[in-house]
Amino acid sequence: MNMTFRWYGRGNDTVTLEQIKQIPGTKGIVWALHQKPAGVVWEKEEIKEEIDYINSFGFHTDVVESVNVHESIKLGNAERDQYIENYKESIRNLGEFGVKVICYNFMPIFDWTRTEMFHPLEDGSTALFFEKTKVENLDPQELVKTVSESSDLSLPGWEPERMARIGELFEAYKEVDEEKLWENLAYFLNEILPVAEAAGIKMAIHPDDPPYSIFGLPRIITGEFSYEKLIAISDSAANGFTLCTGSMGANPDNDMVQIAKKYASRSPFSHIRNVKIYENGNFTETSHYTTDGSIDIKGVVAELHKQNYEGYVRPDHGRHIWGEVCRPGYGLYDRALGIMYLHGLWDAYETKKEEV
Ligand code: DNO
Repeated sequence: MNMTFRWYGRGNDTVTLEQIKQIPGTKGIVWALHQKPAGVVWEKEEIKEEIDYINSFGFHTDVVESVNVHESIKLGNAERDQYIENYKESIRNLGEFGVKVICYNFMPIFDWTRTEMFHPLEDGSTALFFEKTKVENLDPQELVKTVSESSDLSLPGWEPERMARIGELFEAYKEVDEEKLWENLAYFLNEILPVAEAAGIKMAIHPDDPPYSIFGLPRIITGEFSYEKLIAISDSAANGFTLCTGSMGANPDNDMVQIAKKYASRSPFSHIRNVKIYENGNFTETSHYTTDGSIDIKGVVAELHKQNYEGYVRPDHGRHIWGEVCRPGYGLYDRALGIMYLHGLWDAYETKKEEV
């Protein structure tokens, strides 16, 4: 388990690398050029500058999250080939600077979706929250407004440029059902995977969050079945997954321990976090502690340990605790606690193994 921490870059995050340095056992920073709109080539000089800065703190920069996929590629329209060429160029450029994993997603229009950013929890903290009926009955424009008003820092995947075109995008997606979206994903993968292989990079697709259709838009990376379909598209070692316990696990039908058992070896990157799912399908994010949520985090870590998992791991969304003002889900304190919990579990399993 190669422990990492996601950081949004200078001037774009309330957390600093100096602070992350003090979280025990954190080897790398999961980074991105967050200012680049989807579809634009990541140039070598910009990559080098960011990498040099992060490396100067002694962190590795092996994992990028995310190089976002332009909507034209997901829609499969006439402009997609140009955007795919740009994507390939970014892969090659990142490979030149030693990047090993690129996390990306294939969710139409929205990236991860929540209805509340600062939902109060019983312990006095706040956390991200998803109210299913609200999403079922809400005009997506309304949600965009609520989300953008609740935080100064835009959520990844909710960039203002993309949100400004939302009406037009919904129109375009009328032509794209799940089958079509799979076809467009296959087209994209068949183009980029050979380039990733040559660059020494593993692509790691992130599951849809939540893992079901919202606002009538197709969503396809939702469970085991999706993984089997991805493998059928290409068995290349570069065709990897991001094992995200909180995203895929938000559907209680997805048993994350079983999924880790079957697919950890194809997942060069893991996001480990907990959510508490209610009977009506709503869910709230919680601490990483197994007891606090619905996901068997200790079972997932046991599975990774059994497989001597050497992939990159990061804690994921945390609660907002101790009065911290931060990006929704991306404060310092609760994610640091999450890391210590994951290290603790790992060490305990390690000791157990030595005793046998
Ligand atoms: C949410 C994240 C996602 C993830 C992308 C990957 O916090 O897990 O935004 O980075 O979906 O492309």
